Amino acid sequence: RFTTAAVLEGPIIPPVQVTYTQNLIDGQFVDAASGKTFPTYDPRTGEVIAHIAEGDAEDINRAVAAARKAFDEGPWPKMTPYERSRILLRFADLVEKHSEELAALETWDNGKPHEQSVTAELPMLVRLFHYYAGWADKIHGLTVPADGNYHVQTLHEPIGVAGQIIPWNFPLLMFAWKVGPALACGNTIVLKTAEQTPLTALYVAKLFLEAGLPPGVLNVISGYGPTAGAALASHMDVDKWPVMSPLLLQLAFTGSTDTGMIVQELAARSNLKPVTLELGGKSPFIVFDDANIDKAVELAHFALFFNQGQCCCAGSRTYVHERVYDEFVEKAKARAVRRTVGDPFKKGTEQGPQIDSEQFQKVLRYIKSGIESNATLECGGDRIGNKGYFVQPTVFSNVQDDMLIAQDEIFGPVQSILKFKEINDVVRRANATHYGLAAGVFTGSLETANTMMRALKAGTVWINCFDVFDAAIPFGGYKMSGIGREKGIYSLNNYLQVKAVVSPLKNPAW
Ligand code: TXE
Repeated sequence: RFTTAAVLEGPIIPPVQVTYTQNLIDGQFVDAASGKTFPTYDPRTGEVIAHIAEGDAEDINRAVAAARKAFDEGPWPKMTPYERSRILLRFADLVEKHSEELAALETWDNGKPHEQSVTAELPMLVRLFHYYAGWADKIHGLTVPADGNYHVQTLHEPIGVAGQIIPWNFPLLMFAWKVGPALACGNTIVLKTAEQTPLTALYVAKLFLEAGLPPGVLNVISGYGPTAGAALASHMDVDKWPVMSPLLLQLAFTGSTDTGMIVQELAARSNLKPVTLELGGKSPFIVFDDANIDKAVELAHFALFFNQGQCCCAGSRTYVHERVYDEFVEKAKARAVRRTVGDPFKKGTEQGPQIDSEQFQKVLRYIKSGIESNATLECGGDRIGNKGYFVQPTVFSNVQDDMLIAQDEIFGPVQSILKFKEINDVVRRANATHYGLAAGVFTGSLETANTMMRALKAGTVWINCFDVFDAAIPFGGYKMSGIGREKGIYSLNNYLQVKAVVSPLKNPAW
C-alpha cells in the first residue's frame, strides 16, 4: 500500500558533504570548551552523519561575551540601518547561491522531503530576509503630543544581546524567524540549535560572515537543551566586581510547552529577561457541510501530514459535520493510503521519516492509545520497514474529545476525525484545550466563516486554506501555545526597547 521501495533498498546518498561541525563564536569556528562532541543522526537509517562540537555553559558564556562585545564595541550598532539592510540582502543572495547544498543538508539531518526543502524552506528563508532587510531602515520612534509644556518623542533602540533557542522541525525557517528581526533591529545574537539538527544553521552562519556580518554579531552553539539551552535561558553574568549589567537581555524560544515553562522560569529567576515563546498546539480543522468536500479532504490531509506531522500548527483535530462525515472519512482514508512514504531524497516522496527514535516511539505510543481507546483505525497504525523512523500515514475516525489522541500534541502522521452537529457545539469543543495556536475553517458561507473567525481562540485562523505562511503574517499562540508573535511587523517589538524622551519647550504655542 505504501511506496516503501526506497526505504527498503537503502538510502540514496545525499548530494552534499558536512563542512561545519564546530561552534561559531566571535566569527571563528571552534571546538567545545570541554572538547566533547555529540552525534547527529540520519533519520532514514539511524546512522551517524557527523560528530558535532557539544556546547555547554562555558561555550554559552564565551558566545554571550562575544555578542556583548560586538554590541558595545563593534561596528554593527554604529552602521547605518541601510548598511545593515544590505548585509541581510547579501546574505539572502548567498543562500540562494548555495540553496542546493543547503536543501540537501536540511533533508539529510531532518528527514523532510528534498522537494519540500527546495520549493518551500529555502525560498521562504530568502523571502524572510528580504522582508526584514526592508524593515532595517524603517524602524523609528514617534513624536508624542503629550499634555504640558514639553516636547516628547520616543526612540526605538535595539535591546542588546538576544538569546534564541530553536527546534528541529524547521531548522532553517526557525533560524530565519529568530535571526531576521533581531538583526534588522540592530541586536547581536547567541543562537542554540536543536541537538537533532545542528547542520544547516552552522552553514548559513558561515554565509552571514561572507556577507559581511561583523564577528560576534551572530554566534551559533550546538548542544543539548538541559545544558547549553538552560545556560542560555538562565544567563546572568553579574558576578563580577564592579557589578556589570546583565549581558543577555532577551530570549526567544520555540519548542514544547513543557520546555517553554522551564525556559520562562529560568529567564525570570536569572535576570528577568523578557521571553517570547512559540509552543505546541492541537489545532482544530473544522469542515462544515456546505464546504467543498474534496478540497477540504485534501487540505485537511495537508494540514496534518505536512512535514511528517511535525508542525506546531498541524490541524490535528479534524472536526467534520455529521451530514458529510462518512463521505469525508472515506475520502480522507483513501488520500492517506495514497500518500507516498519513502526516502526523502527520492523524487515524488511526500513523507520521510520522523526526526528521531524518541519522536518515532512517541507517535507509535499515541497510535496504540488511539486503538485502545476504541477510536476506529481506518488505515496505517504501524511503522514502515525495520530501519529508520518511518511511520504509516494513520487515520482514526470516531474520535472523542476526551481521548488522549484528541488532547495531546502527537507531532506525527496521525489524523483524528471527530463528528459535530452544529456551530455552537464545535466552537465550544474547538476552544476546549489549553492550546491556541491555529485553526482551520472550511465552509461555503461567509457568515459561518466570519462567525468562526471571531469565535475561535487561536493566533491564526485559516479560512478555506491552511498553512499559508508569509514573512509579513504574524504567527504565535493564544493560551499555552505561547507568548508574543513572530514574523511581520509584530516581531520587531520583541527586539526593540522604547525610550521616551521628554524636554521642556520655551513657548508652548510652537
Ligand atoms: O522539544 P523541546 P523536543 C513539541 C512536540 C514534540 C515535543 C518534544 O510535541 O513531540 O515538543 O520535542 C531545547 N532549557 N515540539 O523534546 O525539549 C532543545 O535543545 C533550554 C513543538 O525536541 O522543547 C531544543 O533546542 N532549552 C515544537 C528546543 O529546546 C531546552 C517544535 C526544543 O526542544 C531545554 C519541537 C531546557 N531545559 C517540538 N530542554 C514547535 N512549537 O514547533 C530542551 N531545550
